[in-house]
This record gives sequence, C-alpha cells and structure tokens, in this order.
Amino acid sequence: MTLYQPFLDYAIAYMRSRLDLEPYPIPTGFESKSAVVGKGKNQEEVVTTSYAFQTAKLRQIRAAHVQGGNSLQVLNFVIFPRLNYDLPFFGADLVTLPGGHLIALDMQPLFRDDPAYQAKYTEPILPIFHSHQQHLSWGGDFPEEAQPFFSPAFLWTRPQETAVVETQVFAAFKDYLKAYLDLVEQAEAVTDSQNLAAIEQAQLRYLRYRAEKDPARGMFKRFYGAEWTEEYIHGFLFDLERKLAAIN
Ligand code: DBV
Repeated sequence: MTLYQPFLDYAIAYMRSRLDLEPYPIPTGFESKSAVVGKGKNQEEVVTTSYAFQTAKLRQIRAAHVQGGNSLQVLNFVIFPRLNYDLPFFGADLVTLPGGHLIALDMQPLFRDDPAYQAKYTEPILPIFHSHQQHLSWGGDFPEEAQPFFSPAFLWTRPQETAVVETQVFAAFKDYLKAYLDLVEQAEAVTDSQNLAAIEQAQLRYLRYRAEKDPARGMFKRFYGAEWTEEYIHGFLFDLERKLAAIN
C-alpha cells in the first residue's frame, strides 16, 4: 500500500496543468535509493524516490517519497520560490509511521509577524484552513522553535484512521496546492534591493532550520547511512546554501 502515491501523482499532474514545469537536477545517486531493513519476517524494502522541477517563479519544487510498507510511508513535498519573489513556501509533510499518521500542511511565511505579509499571503488561505480544520483535530505539541516558520493557516493533525488521510487530508492537500498556485500566478517580481536582501535572509533562515532539524535525519541514517543522508539533506532536500555558494 502506498498511501501517498495519489497525492504525488495529483500534485505533479495538477502543477503540469497550470505551470510550465522544467526539470530540476537531482544529484546522481539520489533519484532513487533502496535498502532492506529489519530482520527475519519483519524484513522490508525501503525505497526513497525523489522528484524535482522548476519554473520561472519557483526555484525548486521537490518531493521525497519514502515507501517501506504499511507502517512506513512519507511524502515530504516543498516548493521553494525564487529569491526575487516574496511568496511563502508550500510545505507538506505527510508521515505514516508505526505509531500512526502525522500531517503537516502549510504555506510557510517568510515574514511571520508582518501584518502586510499576513494580509497578502495568510488571510486568503484562512477560509480553506477553517473548512478543513473542522474535520481534522489539532495535532498537539510541536517543537516551539519551529513555530516562527508556520503560518496561522498551519494544518497540523494526527489522524487515527487511514481513511481520513485518503479523504479529508487529500482534499485539504488539493485545496492548499490550488491556493498556492493562485498566489504564484499573481506574484510579481520584487526589485527593491532591500526587500531582495530580506527575502534571501528569510529563505536562508528557513532552510537552515529545516536542514539542521530535519525530523527524517534519524530514519534516513538508519536506512542509508550518515554520508548518504547528509548529502541528501544538504545537496538536494534543502540545497539553497550550496546553490548560493556555487554562484558567489
Ligand atoms: N520531514 C522533512 C523531510 C522528511 C520528513 C525532508 C523526507 O522535513 C519526514 C522526509 N517528519 C518526517 C518524519 C517525521 C516528521 C515529523 C519521518 C517523524 C519523526 C519521528 O517521529 O521520528 C513538520 N514533521 C514532523 C513533525 C513536525 C513536522 C512538526 C513532528 C515533530 C518532530 O518530531 O520533530 N515540516 C515539519 C517541520 C517543519 C516543516 C518540523 C519545520 C519548519 O515544515
């Protein structure tokens, strides 16, 4: 059972229908990785597949899909806008572990506490957030230090039932992706040098946090080793620093 395959298929087909998607390079050896984990009859193959695209406004659209049987399914899907747009990040972390499902869905803001930014990028999402939040109870505590990176429209839930993931969560995912592409469509390039500098700083802050605190690090290390994992995190999943270093 690959719970999140329909999410991935939908996202790629929907983006293709609205965006001029170009491939984004995936470092050699990271397109697909597999390992056999567990012992005896608990042996399971864990396959991690990567997908990446770019457009004129979006620097990197990337997904990591981890498939390891019924109790290990992950789709981590993030969109990083180009540095001359003040767009939020699209962030989806859809996680199924032996303990259950964990769902995080948000348009992660560059400037969380700026009222003008909220009015532009969070308020349009709030009706969608409320319509789905009714059916999906709050997921509880999450790391305090992560809070600045989430918007007030952060959908965060731990559904008991797989059917809820397949129905309500899938519906929310579609609505959030549509709303995000609406924001992208309307976005205009920023040219003011002070604003450009602020965007770059905010993107780096977000990216450093996610690379440093990646909650999948432990899992990837166990499956594929430390070296592969660090290269996957810094060279693909959260690659902005490397890309900036390469052009400067
Ligand atoms: N999370 C990632 C990537 C993953 C991934 C790249 C490819 O950023 C998976 C895989 N997330 C993943 C896994 C877990 C979580 C948990 C495997 C479970 C870890 C475990 O229980 O062992 C949102 N993801 C979480 C949690 C949160 C998020 C809040 C639970 C808290 C925790 O265990 O740390 N999305 C995640 C996050 C940010 C975000 C922390 C921060 C800005 O956007």
